[in-house]
Amino acid sequence: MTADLFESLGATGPAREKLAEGALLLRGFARPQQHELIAAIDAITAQAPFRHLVTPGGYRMSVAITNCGDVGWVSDASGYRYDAIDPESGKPWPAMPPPFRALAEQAAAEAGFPGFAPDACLINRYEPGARLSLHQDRDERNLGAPIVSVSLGLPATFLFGGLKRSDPTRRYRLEHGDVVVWGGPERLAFHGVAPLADGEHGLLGRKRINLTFRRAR
Ligand code: MD6
Ligand code: FE
Repeated sequence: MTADLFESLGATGPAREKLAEGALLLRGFARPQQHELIAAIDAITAQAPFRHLVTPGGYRMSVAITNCGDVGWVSDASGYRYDAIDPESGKPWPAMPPPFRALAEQAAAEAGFPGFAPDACLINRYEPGARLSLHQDRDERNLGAPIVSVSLGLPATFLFGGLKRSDPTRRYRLEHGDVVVWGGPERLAFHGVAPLADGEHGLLGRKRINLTFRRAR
């Protein structure tokens, strides 16, 4: 109990950290649900396995992805979009598990966005060396809703920039159980993830999993 309490405060900073006007880091917020979340991820990926997408520019992404919810984020030669059907299986994406939805809603409310009702959850898997180059999340129809991002497994360095690609970036270490809620003025800020350092996580082994909850439609 005491150990958990100290762990939730984190070795790297205070329990809450404001990254920008509309972006709040809640350290350890998802830890109490870690086992439930990992079991749900296993169930989802049994139906909709992780895959490496190809960008419209023809590059294979180093991050492997899958989705759950009413719609999933997909990428192919025609561009990026949300689609109700998993193109690999031809079937709808697995439903969003109730504990996922509850966590996203609670984290958003905690950060000042009550009533968040995500309809999409993108699940990213990073293995050592995998990275996500600077991008904006702008394929959602509803840019008024926040994004809730949950980090599990190995720690990562999150890069957070400005509204222009060329703006300087700051770096934040995201650890197992950390949640970032992101909305408002910085909703279209450029961001990315530095190449994942190798390591071994007690529950997830040599990987990091990130869940990002969105209101896409
Ligand atoms: C990741 N996250 O942490 C990638 N996007 O693996 C994102 O790209 C992201 O964490 C928008 C808002 C929060 C995020
Ligand atoms: Fe993103």
